Amino acid sequence: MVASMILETLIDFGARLATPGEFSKRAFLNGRVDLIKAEAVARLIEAKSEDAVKILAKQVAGGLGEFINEARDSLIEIMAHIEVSIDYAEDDLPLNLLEKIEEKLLTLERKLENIIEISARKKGLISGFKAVILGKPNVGKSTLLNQILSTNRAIISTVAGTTRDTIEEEIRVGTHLIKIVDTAGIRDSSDEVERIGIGRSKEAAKSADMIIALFDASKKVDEEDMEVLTFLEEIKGDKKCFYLLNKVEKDLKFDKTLLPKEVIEISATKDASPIIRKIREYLDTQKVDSEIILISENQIRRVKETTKALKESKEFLNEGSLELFSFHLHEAVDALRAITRPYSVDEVMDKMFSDFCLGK
Ligand SMILES: Nc1nc2c(ncn2[C@@H]2O[C@H](COP(=O)(O)OP(=O)(O)OP(=O)(O)O)[C@@H](O)[C@H]2O)c(=O)[nH]1
Ligand SMILES: [Mg+2]
Repeated sequence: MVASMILETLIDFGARLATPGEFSKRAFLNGRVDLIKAEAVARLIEAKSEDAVKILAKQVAGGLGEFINEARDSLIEIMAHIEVSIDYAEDDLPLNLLEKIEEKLLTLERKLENIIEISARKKGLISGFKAVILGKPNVGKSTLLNQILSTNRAIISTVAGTTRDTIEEEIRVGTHLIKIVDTAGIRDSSDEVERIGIGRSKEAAKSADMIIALFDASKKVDEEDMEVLTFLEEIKGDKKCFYLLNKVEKDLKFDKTLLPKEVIEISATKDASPIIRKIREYLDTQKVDSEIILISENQIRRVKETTKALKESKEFLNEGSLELFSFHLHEAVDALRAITRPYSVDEVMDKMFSDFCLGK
């Protein structure tokens, strides 16, 4: 109450409230922080897990900024060499200069590609890993979701084909954030709406970081289970797959040999802790081992633009067309610059800083 009375009095005397992101925007405009730090602060405020806080705090500390600036400096140095060389006759070029430049560019390109790959793998540490519950109808997917969330979020029934749409919820597991998705049971259906739902289930599974594949222990394996297993093989790639046998308090009829040895047995109506524990153990191993990670779409896009420009530039270097080589290097430098201090800031800034909480 006292605080708001003081505030009102100040406003009466002509003060105004800060607009969203105003302090960070000013810090950026005054050159106190670069865009990387400003973006990290924006995200830090909204971080939903300890993992996210750790990564973003590192980002504020500046590892990525240093790396980008060093990369830019080394490209500018190469450009300077080339500008001088353009005036020389080809025979007068310092020995091995072009080979050395090519080697430098290749090293940088590899580093950038490596950062993109690590960032894609670790994305879930900030925004939450996506875990999709998959299985044929009636195996207990929605029951498991509700048990994990400890709520009655999804409708459960003995009717096969109860869940029609995907249901997504966020939960924290240890220090991690996960987005857990319940899906429509996979089967051949003639029902139009159910078919759309099954399509969505498959799309969700394809974009998942983790898959929780559920099978009913109390039923014999049938074609629908086999369809789920085949689909999993198709899309698995480097996703983490947990195989679960549900309803294990009933007599076992399912042929366990079809599933991997490390199958997790549960009774979703009673207890989801075995799978929660496994997810936690798995995510605990997904630590941030790199100081440098890209945290926004903008950063990823710019780094990709940089590697593309570097690749293109090398072709011209090999041909000896130094002007064109230099042109592409300029593009690479501009793309890197856009990560820390873009030339045209208005568009980026308005979008970014308005996402902030008031003031900050
Ligand atoms: N005995 C027993 N029954 C269970 C268990 N888990 C789920 N069920 C029952 O199995 C039936 C189907 O459960 P749901 O959670 O609706 O199954 P679902 O996989 O979501 O089904 P769809 O949405 O149709 O794909 C319900 O009657 C649940 O009560 C369990 O661990 N033990
Ligand atoms: Mg369901």
